[in-house]
Amino acid sequence: MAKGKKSALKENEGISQSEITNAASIKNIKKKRNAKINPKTLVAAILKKDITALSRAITLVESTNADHFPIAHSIIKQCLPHANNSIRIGITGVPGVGKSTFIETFGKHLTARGKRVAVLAIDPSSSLTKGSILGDKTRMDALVKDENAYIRPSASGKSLGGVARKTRESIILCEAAGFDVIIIETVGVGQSETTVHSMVDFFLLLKLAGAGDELQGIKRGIIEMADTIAINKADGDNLKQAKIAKVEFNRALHLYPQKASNWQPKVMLCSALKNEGIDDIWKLVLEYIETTTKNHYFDKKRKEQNKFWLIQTIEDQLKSEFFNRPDIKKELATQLHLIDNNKTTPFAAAYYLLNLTH
Ligand SMILES: Nc1nc2c(ncn2[C@@H]2O[C@H](COP(=O)(O)OP(=O)(O)OP(=O)(O)O)[C@@H](O)[C@H]2O)c(=O)[nH]1
Ligand SMILES: [Mg+2]
Repeated sequence: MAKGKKSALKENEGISQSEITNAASIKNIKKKRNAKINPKTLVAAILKKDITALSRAITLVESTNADHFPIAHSIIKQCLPHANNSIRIGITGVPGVGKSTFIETFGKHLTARGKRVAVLAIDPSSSLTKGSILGDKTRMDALVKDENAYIRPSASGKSLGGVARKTRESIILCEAAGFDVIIIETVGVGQSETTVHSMVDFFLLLKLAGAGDELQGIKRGIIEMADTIAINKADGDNLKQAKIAKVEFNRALHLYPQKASNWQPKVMLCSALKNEGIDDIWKLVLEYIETTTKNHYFDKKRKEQNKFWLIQTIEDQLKSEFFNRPDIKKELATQLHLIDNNKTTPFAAAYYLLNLTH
């Protein structure tokens, strides 16, 4: 503010400030708010489908403040017995394939059938492009306003592992809050699909026809993970090409070995924009759930995922404890410097650093 100009916000000396603007009272309010976090009350509210409580719990789970860890832990633990009762669907695809549009249409389709839908996102680039998912939130206009839907932007984190762990815990919270379908969205880059695949029951890959897409961007691993491939934007002039792509994908899929789920992945056509083929995809999800429940693969997969996450959590925890130690931080810098100067080997340096913790 220009010098000499009086701020309307600043009150005259001698006149007591209102309770809300008074610094001491702000501190007090903050303190009260923090003290008020009672896991039991919060969990009770979550179980009553209170979305504010759910959001608050997710924020605690996402928090990197060590003071919040025990509270977050306690909330998750209390929610666990109420979790597991949802269909978890992973959706992936390259930028622009229509994930947000698809989730909007698919989500509305489900809420119209009385389902409660939660959308979580794993965005490995979120720390770089902050707000991209928030932008998405406005793109999912109708779903955002739907009282049976809950859209949560992803935590922006440094490591994909960290963000993913939090997403997994958020799934538990959403299930405790009574959501029937949890959609985990990720953009098809890097390792994020593998991560999402390890926390969902059904994995849907969105693709585009034409533009050489069926030859270019196919990462073999992703196709192998997919329980269904949906060729989106199968509308207008694109329909013909989409139909050709469907035949090609179907042929390609038959070259893959039979899945442990005994489920033969399907290729579907859809238009998220025109709401075409969406119901068929939902029916397919239900068919998948029925088939894999009957052959016990559904439970087996969830157990395998839990075991995987147990190991993953330990690895994450050990790593972060190790790298956050002040002595390691200091010595690591020294060892890196020595490597720069060819004075040690990576193995000798690692051995030395690891030994510091014993
Ligand atoms: N014609 C047509 N256009 C679509 C369809 N689905 C999405 N689009 C358009 O494609 C563009 C990208 O859609 P988004 O839903 O934002 O795609 P996205 O995969 O979420 O993209 P990122 O968030 O950038 O990864 C938008 O302009 C949509 O309107 C569809 O079924 N048909
Ligand atoms: Mg999007």
